[in-house]
This record gives sequence, C-alpha cells and structure tokens, in this order.
Amino acid sequence: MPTAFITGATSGIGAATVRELAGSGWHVVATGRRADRLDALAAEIGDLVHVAAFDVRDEAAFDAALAALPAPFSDIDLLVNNAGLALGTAPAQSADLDQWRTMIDTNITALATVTHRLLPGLVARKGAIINLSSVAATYPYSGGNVYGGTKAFVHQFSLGLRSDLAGTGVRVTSIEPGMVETEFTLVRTGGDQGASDTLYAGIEPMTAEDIAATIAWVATLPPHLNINTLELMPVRQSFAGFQVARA
Ligand code: NDP
Ligand code: 8X3
Repeated sequence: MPTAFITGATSGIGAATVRELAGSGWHVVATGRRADRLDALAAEIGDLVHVAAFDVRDEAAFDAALAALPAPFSDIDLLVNNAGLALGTAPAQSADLDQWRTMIDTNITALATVTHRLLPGLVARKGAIINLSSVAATYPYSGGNVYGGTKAFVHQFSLGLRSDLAGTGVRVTSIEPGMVETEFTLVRTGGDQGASDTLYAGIEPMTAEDIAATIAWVATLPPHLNINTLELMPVRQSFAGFQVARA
C-alpha cells in the first residue's frame, strides 16, 4: 500500500485523514507539535502509523524527522499539506502583527518548504499533493485579511505546481472547505470554547471526517484524473452581498 505524509495530524482534519487512510491500509506518517496526541493516534491505529513530532516552521526539525523515517514510511506517495491556522478576527488596522507572521510562517512558508523537500520523491513515484486551502481564499470576510491571503497563496501555489509538474504524473489538488468544526476556532480565538460553540451552533458544520473522506476520495481517483480545486461548504453556509460604508 502507498504511504502518506500528513502535516497537522494532532487534531481535526489531519487526525481524521490519518484514521481514514490507515483504515484503508495506507502507511501514514502523522506529524504535528503535540507529541502526546500523536502517541495516542499511534496507539489507537498501530503499525500503519509512524509519528514524528515537530514544528512545521522548524526546518532543521523537519529535516531530522524526514531523515529518521524508516521504510516503508520514507517512500512518500502522498503529501497532505494540512497544518495551518487562523489567528484573530480583528480588522487589519488593529490586527496583531505577530499573529500575521505566525499565519504566514505556518500556512505559506512551512507549506512551501515541506513541498520543496518532498517533491523529488513525489516525482520519482508519480505521487500526489493535496493542499488545504479554504473558501477564505476566494471569498473575503471581515477579519479574514491575512488568513484569507495565506489560503489564496495555497490555491495559486497548487495551480502553479500543476503547471510545473506537467508530464511528471504528479497530481495536485487544492481542497477549499468552508466551516468545519474542529479546533480551528478554538485556536483562532485563543482557546474560547464558548466562541467556537456559538459559531457552529445550529448550522450543521462539516466534520473533519467529511473532509478526510474527500481527501481519501481525491487520493484514490484513477491516475489519469486530476481534481484541481475542490470547494465545499455546509448547506447552511453560503454567500452574503457586498457591504457599503455610507457617508
Ligand atoms: P485544527 O486546529 O483542528 O488542526 C490544525 C492542525 O495543524 C493541528 O494538528 C496542529 O497541530 C497543526 N499545526 C498548526 N500549527 C503547526 C505548526 N507550527 N507545526 C506543526 N503543526 C501545526 O484545525 P483544522 O483541522 O480545521 O485545520 C486543518 C487545515 O484545514 C488548516 O490548514 C486550516 O486552515 C484548514 N481549513 C480549516 C477549516 C475549518 O473550518 N476548520 C476550513 C478551511 C480550511 P499542533 O498544534 O499539535 O502542532
Ligand atoms: C476557514 C473557513 O468558513 O470558517 O478556513 O472562514 S471559514
């Protein structure tokens, strides 16, 4: 069976994707900062999972984790660039610059670095890359400023990779979900469980398992078929009109 390398596997979409793929017999490298969560995942799933705890922004730690991968986990066929976060909902003019830097470092710089490192092997194995973008890449909302910008990067980077990888057989997909109830809003609000519960109340948000099933579906399509961009929303989430600031 093939091997997947998943960033951000300690919760939400990443953890659900580990369970989904390992459940179908894939070998999975599960990564993230919280080692206790990764150990619990390994204990739950068993030999199909190899865990590596590192901060995805720490290039040296990432390199060391890669170098320590045992066979067959070192032969990566699928990269799922999932680690990422939103911080804050303040308008740009009052946003925290450190929060902006953390989002850019994680959602853009680290994602590009991981991709760069794994690309030669993915090309050799005619593998695939699945990147987690967001509806925020396309539809601006108040307070989404840099988060939306980072996800627009992920969208466009994915399309650019497709161009560069023409003829290699490597597939690239940008998955662009709307509201998925995970730890996302807890992280965004600095741990405000009430704010998270309120945001998702009464809207039947998508689940991490919904997105994991979508990722598994994309990853197992026939090799001649590439989904470029895949946008998903809960039925109860849709679009609002433009706003105007009247004089
Ligand atoms: P969670 O907060 O539940 O999971 C985020 C994961 O990213 C965690 O495993 C976390 O691990 C990891 N992560 C964050 N920063 C780092 C870091 N510096 N180094 C290593 N790992 C890191 O959120 P989701 O599952 O919802 O988010 C997964 C992806 O999906 C993100 O890219 C997000 O932007 C995207 N997305 C989410 C949507 C939603 O509504 N939930 C909608 C659209 C896209 P740890 O903290 O242990 O390091
Ligand atoms: C986050 C999606 O709809 O919660 O990436 O802003 S949404």
